[in-house]
Amino acid sequence: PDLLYEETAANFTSSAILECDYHDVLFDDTTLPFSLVDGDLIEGHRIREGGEYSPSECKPKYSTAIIVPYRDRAEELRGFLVYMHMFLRRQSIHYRIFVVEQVDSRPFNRAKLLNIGAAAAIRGGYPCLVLHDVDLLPLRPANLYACTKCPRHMSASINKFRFVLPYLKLFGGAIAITSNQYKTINGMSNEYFGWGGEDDDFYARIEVEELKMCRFEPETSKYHMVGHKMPGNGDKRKKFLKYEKNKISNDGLSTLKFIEVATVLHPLFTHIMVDL
Ligand code: NGS
Repeated sequence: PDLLYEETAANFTSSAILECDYHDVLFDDTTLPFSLVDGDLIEGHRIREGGEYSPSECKPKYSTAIIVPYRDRAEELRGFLVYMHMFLRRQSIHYRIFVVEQVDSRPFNRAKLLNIGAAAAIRGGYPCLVLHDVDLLPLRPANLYACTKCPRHMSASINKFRFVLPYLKLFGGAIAITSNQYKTINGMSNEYFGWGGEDDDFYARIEVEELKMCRFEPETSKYHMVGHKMPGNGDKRKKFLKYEKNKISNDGLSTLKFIEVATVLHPLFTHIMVDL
């Protein structure tokens, strides 16, 4: 895999220790889930408040903000956080989990929540963003949560779709994209309230800016979807329109407006509560 080295990650640990070795991670073909009782997550003393982790035994090459748009799925969120910390710690990367919760009662706006999380992560100096649904769990340790040179569709192979990609340009679920690329495409649209379309819009931005998307091989891109996703609501979904280049600058990160209700650092995640 064509992973992108990010110098920034080096700042998080002392230069006296050796760089982490990713060979074993990238070729780990273990089948998950692994035991959740292993390790010291339960005691919690290695994950810093706000859900940040950095290996202490080696210097991480990769520094990633995992951004999770969220509302009203407490049970799923709990499972996600425990699973993901177990999974990610094994990858010897520096990371932090941001959960962005929509607290108003308008229809859910996944893309705008991702923009809010991305803006916070970029301010925090993260060079790589992983935009991640709360109901998806990665099944292969080799699916490294780091950015590649091209924006990467990570969740190409999901149990719900019998591990087959539903359509070639699908660009939802879990995406790894550098902060610089995210800024280049002005993030995602803020206008998709309700289910569907926002990920297609996101992909159109990638195409307009001529950033090629990529995927790891299907075996590495396996995910388990928890529960069942809401079916698309045909009436409420905003129809995705053919893209025009000028739309990018009029709608996205640069035009993001919202009310930050509170930000709370929990032991396993940073909780950003917003009114859209
Ligand atoms: C498309 C939606 C996408 C969605 C994809 C897969 O039709 O947002 O289905 O959905 N596009 C539009 O609505 C325009 S899924 O089967 O995962 O529920 O991601």
